[in-house]
Amino acid sequence: MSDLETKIISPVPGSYNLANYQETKASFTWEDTAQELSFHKTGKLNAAYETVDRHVDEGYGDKIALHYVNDDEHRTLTFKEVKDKTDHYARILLNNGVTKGDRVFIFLPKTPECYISILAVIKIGAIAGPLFEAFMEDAVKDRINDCQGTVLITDNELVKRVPKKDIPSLETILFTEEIEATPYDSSRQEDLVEWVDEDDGLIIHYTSGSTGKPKGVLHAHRAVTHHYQSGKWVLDIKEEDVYWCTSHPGWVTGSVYGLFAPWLNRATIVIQGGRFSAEKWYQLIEDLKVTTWYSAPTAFRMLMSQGDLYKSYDLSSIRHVLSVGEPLNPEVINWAWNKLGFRIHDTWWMTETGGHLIVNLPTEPIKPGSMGRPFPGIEVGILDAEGNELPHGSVGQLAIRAPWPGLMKEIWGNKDKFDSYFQYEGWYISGDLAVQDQEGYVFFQGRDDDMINSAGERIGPFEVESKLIEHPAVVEAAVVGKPDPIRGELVKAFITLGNNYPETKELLEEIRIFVRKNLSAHAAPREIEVVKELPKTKISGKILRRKLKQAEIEKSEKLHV
Ligand code: 6R9
Repeated sequence: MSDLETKIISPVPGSYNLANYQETKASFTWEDTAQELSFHKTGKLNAAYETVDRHVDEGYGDKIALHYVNDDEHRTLTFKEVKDKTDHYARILLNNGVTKGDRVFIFLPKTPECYISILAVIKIGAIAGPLFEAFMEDAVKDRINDCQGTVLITDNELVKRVPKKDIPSLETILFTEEIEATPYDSSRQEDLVEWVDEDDGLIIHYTSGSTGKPKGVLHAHRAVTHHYQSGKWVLDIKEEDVYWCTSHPGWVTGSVYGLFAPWLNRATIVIQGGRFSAEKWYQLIEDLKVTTWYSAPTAFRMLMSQGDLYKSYDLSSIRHVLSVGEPLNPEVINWAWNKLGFRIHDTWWMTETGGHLIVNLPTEPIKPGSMGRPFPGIEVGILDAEGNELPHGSVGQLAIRAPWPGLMKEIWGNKDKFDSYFQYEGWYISGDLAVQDQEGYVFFQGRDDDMINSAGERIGPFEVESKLIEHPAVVEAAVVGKPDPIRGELVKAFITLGNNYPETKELLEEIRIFVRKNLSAHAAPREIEVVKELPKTKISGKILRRKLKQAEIEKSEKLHV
């Protein structure tokens, strides 16, 4: 680690919401945060009220809450307009019989209606289940079935990927086109807020591990404490900020730091539709004068690969940039610092943790290659295989002293899985491996399991393997992450073929498209290699993904020497 010490990037002078990390860390408790939100007065809360309605009540109704940009379309909505639209959606949900605790899924592209639907569900005390817009039939079906969703909000386009007859619990499908066309009298000012307990269900995000189908990670309303405080200190949000998080609300980053945290802190958010394009992204920053930008290493690497393109845009509005989801290479940090003139602040957390845990604060030095230091109120442990804490400098399991407000409430219908995160007394085990230096900086060392991280998205090998073997030509399959300079990892499948299926380029392409069409584009293997047999353990006959992955890592290292 010693060579990294020399490359520290000092903080940019300025005025930040959290001025002194060490002092704050020494005295901070989460109860302090709760005092700033409305619920400490009554003990009851509602995350949708805290996120939007509160600002209208406090006199900020005319402030711009969002900019929506998609090609030539540009819309803005004020906090009052977002509140009214949320009420409208909430009224329709109530009219359709939705009650507290029901699971209502939202399958929409990144549009204001997606954000508004999530808030409407939450406002009436139901649990929001946002789905990533690129999901295909099986991905949609498995998630709604797992927690028996009863209502789905979607649109005329995405509904084509909802296999309604395979989802028995689904009673009602609501279309945003119809909701938008239904008149709503906002002067009625109904009080639609369902006041709930801190521990009541808020949002369910499905996420992948190394085994089984995706799991439903359920968060509670109390998580807003975490969202608010980390939005204030880590995103450093001020009211005048124009804040852009590039993630879709179907992923936890898109809901927690795309919706809750910035709006809890009353920022104006940017919602950008459409696919990644370096030109459009730079243009958006210039046009909307984005001040605060949260994205992922893959996006930064894609921008970096465009060379001097950044010189054609005015990026001077930017004052704070953050990254999450996968390892942020020191090269990328140095590129941004030397060429674009800003530091990229890496942050580490997970769907299960509900909010930032390890962060780079704007007032603190950055050590490129490190994910940062524990958020105030958070204690990190590096544990050995028996759950004992290891000294600084040793690689071990990255663990966090539990609980904290954002921590998941449960894994839907799977207590064993939930308990598996807490096998050592007092600790949450992340599944990541890490090392911590003397000053508390944490360095990511890889996953402790077979989970794949491609472009910052978690992909469970089991889900992809299960889909592959549904194809008639495929007998067995093993799926691993292959190192990739842009995407971090890409999904690579090893398969064995049935006797009647000779290996041809066309067949492999057909298999790839089969996964893409049924599961989702992001999980479809970018590479498929046909093998005679897959490596397996002698005793249980389990496929040894690790061996395949190790071979891929070695191959890629050879290419780089
Ligand atoms: C928020 C989010 C969580 C997994 C996590 C880790 C990886 C996240 C990272 C990082 C290196 C970072 N990860 N942040 N790896 N550096 N700054 O990404 O949640 O989709 O659940 O993924 O992503 O492996 O365990 P999620």
